[in-house]
Amino acid sequence: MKLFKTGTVLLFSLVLLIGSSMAWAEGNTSKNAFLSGIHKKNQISCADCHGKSLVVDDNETALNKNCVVCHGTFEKLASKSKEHINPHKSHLGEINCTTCHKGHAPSKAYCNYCHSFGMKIPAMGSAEQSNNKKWTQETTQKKSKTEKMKTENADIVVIGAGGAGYVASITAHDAGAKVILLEKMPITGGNSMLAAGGINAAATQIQKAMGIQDDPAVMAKETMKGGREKNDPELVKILSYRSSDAVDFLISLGADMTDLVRSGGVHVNRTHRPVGGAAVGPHLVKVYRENAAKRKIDVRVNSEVVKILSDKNGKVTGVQVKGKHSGLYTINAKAVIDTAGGFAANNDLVGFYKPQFKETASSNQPGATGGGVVLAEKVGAKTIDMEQIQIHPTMGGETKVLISETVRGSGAILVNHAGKRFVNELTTRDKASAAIFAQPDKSAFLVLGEDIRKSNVQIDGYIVLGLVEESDSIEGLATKMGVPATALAATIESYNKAFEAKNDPEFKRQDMPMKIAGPKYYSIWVKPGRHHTMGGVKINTEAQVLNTEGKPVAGLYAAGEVTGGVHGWNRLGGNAITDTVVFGRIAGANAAKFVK
Ligand code: MEZ
Repeated sequence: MKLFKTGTVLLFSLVLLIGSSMAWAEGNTSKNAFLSGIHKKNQISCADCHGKSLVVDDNETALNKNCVVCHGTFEKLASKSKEHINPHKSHLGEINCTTCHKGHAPSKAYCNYCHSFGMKIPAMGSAEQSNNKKWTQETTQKKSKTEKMKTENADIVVIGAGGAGYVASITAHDAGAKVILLEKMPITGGNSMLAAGGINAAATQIQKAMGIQDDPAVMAKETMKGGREKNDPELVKILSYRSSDAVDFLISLGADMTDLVRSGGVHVNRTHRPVGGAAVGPHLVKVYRENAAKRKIDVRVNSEVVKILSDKNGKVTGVQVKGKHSGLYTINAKAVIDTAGGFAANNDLVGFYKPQFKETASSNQPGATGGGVVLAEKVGAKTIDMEQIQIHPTMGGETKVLISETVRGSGAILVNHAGKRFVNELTTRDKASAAIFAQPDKSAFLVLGEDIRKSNVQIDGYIVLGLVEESDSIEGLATKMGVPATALAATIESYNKAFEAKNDPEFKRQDMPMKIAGPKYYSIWVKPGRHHTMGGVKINTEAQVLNTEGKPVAGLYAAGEVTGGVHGWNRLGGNAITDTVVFGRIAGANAAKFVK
């Protein structure tokens, strides 16, 4: 299978701007090959990039501003690209230029941490340097032993600027608290940025307008059933009964949640997403970034919390931060909210808890390494369900690209290498993954027709990424997939009959929104991969972190994937965003109350 058509995508726009003096520096690590050297040759001074003071803050504010002044906005750069994978127009949104382009070190396309585009970038250094897939915190500042550590003050520090972190920060800010939101990665968004599906919520205004009857009690029941009844029922109740408010909150921030789809293990269309089936994560993160900026919330990237500080009574008193440029410093805070995410990107930790999953691909962003769990444990937090690691059934072939459950929700079927269905496509993820693992080659294909493709804009994205085979006939598609054509034709015919009869006798699939019909037929080769860590720090319904005796750690709150208990042993698709919004809001509101 041809995975990526664009093995050598060039960043055309920047190359054009930098001009003929730009040397491709692959294999060349000399100082002159870095962007600083190239700029110098073009008579661009240090101050032109760094600003007069030459001081670089952890957000690299002046540098990024000056990059845009000279080279243009993302929009302008994107419009110059001739390549169909356009790095200046990605789901990461408008991130800092310095995320990829480095002045004094080899530049590196951030996309390469997750994708296998082999994307090249000006001044990228040696192939080895630029292909190193592991993300490591860069620091430029070394403090001498005698140098005094800088100290700042805030009401609340939030650790991790993914969905839960942004929601907690915005909520706490709106309740009157001075908030600092810290992110160890060079960009904000966390795993929420990658969320493809949507947010589950019951009895929302959107469902009502579409005539869909739903009930938070049923959402709670299905969440418990999906979690194998191992979830904390009190947390599930909060998740479900506050889910509709969570959607209203997102709409109040400016989010579009007008489309609905069904996720696995659920009896009704409950997964809310932007119009046309667009991925929910990039949209929400854009909305969060805009809302944080509007409120002037202090958001710092390249800022890793290395320690949560507490007094002799165990009350949390702040954090110690390692800034990329500022080095180690302390923020005194009356409360800390831990929203640092899960650990599905951490091979070693996954291998420790579930050795059989160690080498499976992960759909997570490279910062999902579990640091927030470790930080909280060190101030007494109890952890639960750490060995419960979710395998998502459909990642694109050998890639780290998640093929959203909404593709099945939109009507796609799963077939094996014999061209036959083998599972109810909308069962829970643990069961669907186990069914795929039981197939020869431990992989399968999603198969869909033209109407299904049109109903879910994300499929066009998978086409751009080269993950989709297409043909004008079922026979042609079968040949491309390498499965028997007669078997695939019989499978599609039998599924379409089940669709007409609204009855799937073989696999009992309840929701069959569209049949599989031409003019074009499509398939995506899929394999299961690590997606979510259900375990983490234990919290109560007030989002307070609990210690090993079941008592709150004073001043410490947590929300999102860093916590355990909400999803039991198997999370339902669409419930992660609900978790980040519902408990992010609770953590933000309660921390703000606490600091008053
Ligand atoms: O909640 C999720 O993880 C989700 C809906 C993912 C997806 O398949 O799109």
